[in-house]
Amino acid sequence: MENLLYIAHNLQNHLETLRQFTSTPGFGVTRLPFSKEARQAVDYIKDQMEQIGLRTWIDASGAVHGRLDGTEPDAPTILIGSHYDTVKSGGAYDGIAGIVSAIEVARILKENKVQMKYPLEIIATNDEEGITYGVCFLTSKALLGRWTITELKQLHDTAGESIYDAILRFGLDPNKIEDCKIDSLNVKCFIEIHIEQGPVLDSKGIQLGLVDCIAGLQRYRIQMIGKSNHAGSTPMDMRSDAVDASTKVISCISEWAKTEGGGTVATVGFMQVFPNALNTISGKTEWVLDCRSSDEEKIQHIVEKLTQKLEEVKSKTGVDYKIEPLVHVKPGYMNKELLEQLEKSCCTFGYSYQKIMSGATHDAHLMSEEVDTIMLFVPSKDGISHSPEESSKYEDLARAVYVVSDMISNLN
Ligand code: HGY
Ligand code: MN
Ligand code: MN
Repeated sequence: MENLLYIAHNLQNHLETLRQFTSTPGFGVTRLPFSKEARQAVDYIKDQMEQIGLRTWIDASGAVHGRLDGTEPDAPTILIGSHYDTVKSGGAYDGIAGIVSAIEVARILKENKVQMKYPLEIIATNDEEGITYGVCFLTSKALLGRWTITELKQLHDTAGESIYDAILRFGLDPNKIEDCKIDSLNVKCFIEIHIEQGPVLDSKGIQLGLVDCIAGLQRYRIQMIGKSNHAGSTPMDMRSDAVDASTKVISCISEWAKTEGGGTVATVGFMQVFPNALNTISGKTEWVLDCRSSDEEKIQHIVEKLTQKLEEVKSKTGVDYKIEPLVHVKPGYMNKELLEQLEKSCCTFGYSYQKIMSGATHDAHLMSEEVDTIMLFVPSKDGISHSPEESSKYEDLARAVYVVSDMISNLN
């Protein structure tokens, strides 16, 4: 196998090129689905795949596929990938590091002339984050055949463009979204290399994290409907202030999560105020509750408390509410046999590793509902992610490339 530094150097070149494809230069990486920056990343990824001899195509979800045929064309496919979209002012590693690592895995297998029985297919997925349209896993949902054309037309960004129209604008055909569906029975496994996005590995000096469980995730969009009015001339007992009512509810959420414990987390990261004028009492707010736990019941408790609190605030303030479920993914469990294989490969190279739960969700989370799936983490410096300060070591990513290449070679 090539020496580690050769792979680390390739990864550095990829990531230093890709991090430039951002709409917020100087303020982290922002690469939203179907944006100019997404187009630059798609073109780069496709070109790199073709340079190592993969057959490439782009599917209707905007995902880039690169395929290396095996010796048995009908053998089930090994899928490996992650996402090329980012959050706003995010880091240069979340998602994209898994794609370039997959490209380096394919390079190693090719350059070492590993005769692969199983075809290997890299998938650079689109809109895993879900911050533009409110629904995450755009590509992985398409791979599992879970989109309808109607839904693509109904979901839109804050400027009013639907996913359907964005796909058209990107030069793809949204009417072919159902063609993205994979035959889950003909998939050997789905593998995702990803940064930990948490403090565990870095704080303990451990090189690799073998994910055994991904926390369940539920997201709800809440609208609170009051009455816009003049901030100065409206007496306090005649107000129906949507922001005031929202704060009465949102300020309880952290305590609810702490009370549930067991790693349960909850936050409101997105909030819009209407009309959002400094001298006007707000008539409406729209915010999203993001709640996660490896124990679904704990999330349910929080959702029940939310509904009770909204009712209580409505009776006191007259501010009404609407709750709309956006995302509901149960806790995802990784494939035990593949984890054992991965563990063996870590031992082959003498890399330190530990089993780890993922608090963040990933394409692997949804894929694990239908195919044997594993995830391999590399440490995040100081556990920081979704931030311009996000960083990981290229050598750690190279170790993940080695381990996955070795595991895949042994799957033969
Ligand atoms: O939200 C998440 O956990 C991931 O970053 N999409
Ligand atoms: Mn992310
Ligand atoms: Mn990610």
